[in-house]
Amino acid sequence: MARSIRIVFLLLLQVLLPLTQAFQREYLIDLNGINTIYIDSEQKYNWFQAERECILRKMSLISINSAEKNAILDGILKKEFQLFPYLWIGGNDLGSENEFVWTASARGFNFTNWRVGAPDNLYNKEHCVHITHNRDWNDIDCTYKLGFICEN
Ligand SMILES: [Ca+2]
Repeated sequence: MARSIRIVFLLLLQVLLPLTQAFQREYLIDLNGINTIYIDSEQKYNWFQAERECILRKMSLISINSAEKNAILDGILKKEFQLFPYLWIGGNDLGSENEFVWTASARGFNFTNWRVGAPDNLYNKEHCVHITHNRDWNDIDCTYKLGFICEN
């Protein structure tokens, strides 16, 4: 009996370990031959912590400032994830309500990929931008715990 329990346990471990790895992975990926991106999909960083994680890697939360760059990133996310995690990007309007900028450059948006109805600054508390499960953008409370994408 004890032996069969051990076998079941080992079998479960073989199934569950790859699953947890699939949901908690970190990626360092060449974006376009110029920029490297780093993705941590674990849902445990607020926007400020995410930016600090990027700075520790001599990076910053990603600026998605062109349709071309968005398309490349979109291709990577489709390839790497079956279920798209919420991921912080560098967009924020912490400085001035509804004037969104990229944190790396402090420049305003000249390309956007907002989901329908965003940005809506729900409850007047949404000043940081993340990629949604549909891979478009939403403004959300900066203190929520999400994954993130850095770039250098
Ligand atoms: Ca929102």
